[in-house]
Amino acid sequence: MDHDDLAALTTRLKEEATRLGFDRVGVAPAVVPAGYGHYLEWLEQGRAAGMAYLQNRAEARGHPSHVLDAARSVIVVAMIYGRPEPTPPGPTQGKVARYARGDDYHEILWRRLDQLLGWLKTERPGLVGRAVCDTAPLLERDFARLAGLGWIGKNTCLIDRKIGSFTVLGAVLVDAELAYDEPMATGYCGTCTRCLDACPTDAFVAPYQLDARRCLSYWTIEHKGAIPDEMADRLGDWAFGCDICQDVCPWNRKAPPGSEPGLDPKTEWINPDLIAWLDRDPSEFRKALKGTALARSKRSGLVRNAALILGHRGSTEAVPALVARLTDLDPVVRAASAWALGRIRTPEAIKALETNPNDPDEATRRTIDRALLALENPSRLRRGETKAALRPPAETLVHTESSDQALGAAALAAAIVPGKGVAPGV
Ligand code: B12
Ligand code: SF4
Ligand code: SF4
Repeated sequence: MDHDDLAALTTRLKEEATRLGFDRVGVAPAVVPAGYGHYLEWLEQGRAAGMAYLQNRAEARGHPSHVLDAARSVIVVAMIYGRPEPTPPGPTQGKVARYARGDDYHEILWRRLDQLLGWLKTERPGLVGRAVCDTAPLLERDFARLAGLGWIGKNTCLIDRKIGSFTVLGAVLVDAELAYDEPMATGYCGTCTRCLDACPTDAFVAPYQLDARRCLSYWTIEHKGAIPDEMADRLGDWAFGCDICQDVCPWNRKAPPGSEPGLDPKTEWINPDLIAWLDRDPSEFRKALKGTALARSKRSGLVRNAALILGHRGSTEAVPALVARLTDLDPVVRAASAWALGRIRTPEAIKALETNPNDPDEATRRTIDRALLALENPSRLRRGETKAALRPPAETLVHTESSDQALGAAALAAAIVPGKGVAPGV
């Protein structure tokens, strides 16, 4: 194919992507991503926390050919999930990150990307390709930048000047050459540091560098098991994910809402009532999570998060529901409920802890012990509630022999940084 034909095919490909509902599309050559070195350093520093899949497939992220053998081009798309924000949550409600309030974006993108690939195959018979979204070992934000879709902001999100950063990304890798877009060479963060300043857990080690060991999105979504006290006390309203470093970004202020109906927020995930989460029948809850991005946390993670938020708020209304969860089949839920009751400390909460000293799970027993001990010495409870108190050794909510939970404490303890970096002017 000569250059003009390639350009014409690429133009029609982009029109097709737009027709399929993508808000941005660009094409990059399949090369070693520019951020790969940063990625390896990031892993080396332990900043991937417990996300073993990032470690295990680190080499594969070094080149798209590990995702598709003969990859020559990477077609990158972005879809807006941003919608107008609802009113702030009420006293017993929590927040779900915006991207997860509708149907699971993976399903939506995979389907559309497959359609895009199908279209391209009819144009170029014999072409080989693979549609990916999130789960393949591809540094998606790097390729999005290379395909001209935006710049990587200091909050590490991919930002477009018109549509902002409330977008999800996906890609189609193909074995054919296409006409490539100009990479985004400039960033438009300037001297702004809003995201770095607003993060409730100081998760940014420096601009463009996020330590997942301190990120609420990591703890509430990815981490299984107990959440360390220091993080549990900083969840704020976040029952799943966290949007703070994007909510404060000036580039999101005038960003248009997306138009994909599948990503429209569903009532049950807008400011969900956390007590209702605690009370919800487990199998019915699991059913409700099917087809949503929230399924990643499972019921276990979501009810854990709900209990911790209510406990930190000192929500007396939540006591009956938390007491009921002290006999939950899931030890993670029992431990979080015990922690919450220890924070709330009404006579009913204390009585429930005192009458449940023999939990079969050692971790839960220890949480109850700690809560009761703290009643005798309340200053212990308050320890670690200020930002400055994020220091090793991290006292975990529960201690078990499980490597996952042990990792929680170790990861947080290792994540201590002397302070935020200074934002350079871009
Ligand atoms: C692991 C992961 C996470 C982890 C780690 C996040 C992170 N910043 O790395 C956790 C669980 C915390 C997370 C959180 C979120 N995630 Co996430 N996540 C991923 C995943 C699977 C891999 C990302 C990765 O490789 N991180 C490794 C680090 C090193 O990459 P990085 O921080 O982006 O760093 C790059 C650059 O910043 C640069 N760099 C790094 N260090 C330095 C240093 C200097 C000096 C410079 C100049 C550059 C530089 O090079 C790096 C390599 O590309 C991608 C999907 C994918 N396959 O890519 C989705 C993805 C990045 N996540 C996404 C989303 C939506 C989120 C959340 C918004 C969800 C939420 N609301 O809770 C938050 C956002 C938090 C944030 N500020 O990043 C979207 C982002 C879309 C966008 N517009 O940017 C993606 C692309 C998924 C998708 N398909 O849409 N996520
Ligand atoms: S998602 Fe939340 S906790 Fe994570 S870096 Fe952004 S503001 Fe901080
Ligand atoms: S808040 Fe400011 S520094 Fe952070 S990503 Fe947005 S523009 Fe960049």
